[in-house]
Amino acid sequence: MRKILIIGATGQIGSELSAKMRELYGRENVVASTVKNAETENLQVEEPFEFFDIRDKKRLAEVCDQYRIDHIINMAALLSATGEKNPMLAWDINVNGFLNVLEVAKEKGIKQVLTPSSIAAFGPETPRVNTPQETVLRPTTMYGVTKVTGELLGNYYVKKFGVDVRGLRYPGIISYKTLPGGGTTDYAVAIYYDAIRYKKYTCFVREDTKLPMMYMPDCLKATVDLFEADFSKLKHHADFNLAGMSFTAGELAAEIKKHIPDFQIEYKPDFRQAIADSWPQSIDDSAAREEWGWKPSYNLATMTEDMLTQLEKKLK
Ligand code: AKB
Repeated sequence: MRKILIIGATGQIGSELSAKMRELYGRENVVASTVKNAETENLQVEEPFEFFDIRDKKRLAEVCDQYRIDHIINMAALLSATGEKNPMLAWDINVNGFLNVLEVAKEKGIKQVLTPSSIAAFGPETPRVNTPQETVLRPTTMYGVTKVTGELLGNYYVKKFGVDVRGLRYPGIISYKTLPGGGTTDYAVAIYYDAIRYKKYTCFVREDTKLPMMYMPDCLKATVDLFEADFSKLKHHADFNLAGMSFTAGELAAEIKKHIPDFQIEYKPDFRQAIADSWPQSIDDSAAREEWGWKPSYNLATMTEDMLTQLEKKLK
């Protein structure tokens, strides 16, 4: 049985991915971990669980030894908006932290490392519609710079050291269990909460802002499918384009209005508008479809119906 370490296991994706992996591979075989800070220290965690900082290579190596880890999933990252406020910290966690994972994987013969990239790897010079797998990678955010660096490092460790590194360029992820924190696509989650709580939302990007997005069940499926994929069939490694759906902030509000007719939205773009404007509107994920059979299930209508149903229950 695989022994899996999930780093960043209390974040938006990490928390749901940990639960999914424990369901699939057995609770005792999935060690969840996060950094100890004001946000995480009082969290109720389910064992096996370890608190450590991804930048502490020694502790990371000890945890791998202690649990005989052979697969590492790295979900620790500072996202785009927070990264712009603290670029050095974003570099330290996203690049130096990830490099620790790669080095420990190389030194200990870890069988697989899975780590996310993002649509933030693209920049204003990238074709914005149906963005190809192979294209210009010149991001203008520190988060994007760290994601491109992570992709290059991942691919380098595959080629140079034979470490099996896999990665996905996640679009904005929409979910109802754990809130996202510090991303540009966070409006696409917050809008649902505010629609239910207050019947109105102030959106920090313009109405015509169109970005690639994905509902959490598809994100989990993509991650597990890539985790399970046959290495010999992969031509790409740390940088798979991944698409679910694309919509503007206005289209999202209109979809919510179908369920909550008196929902009101106003638009007050802030510094995150420039980040959103530097990213693609839609993604060509044919490499993921061909190499490991990726296919999303949700669209804007089915996601909105489920989000509102789930949040109605959660916020009651
Ligand atoms: C962000 O907005 O920073 C993230 C991402 C697209 O990687 N959700």
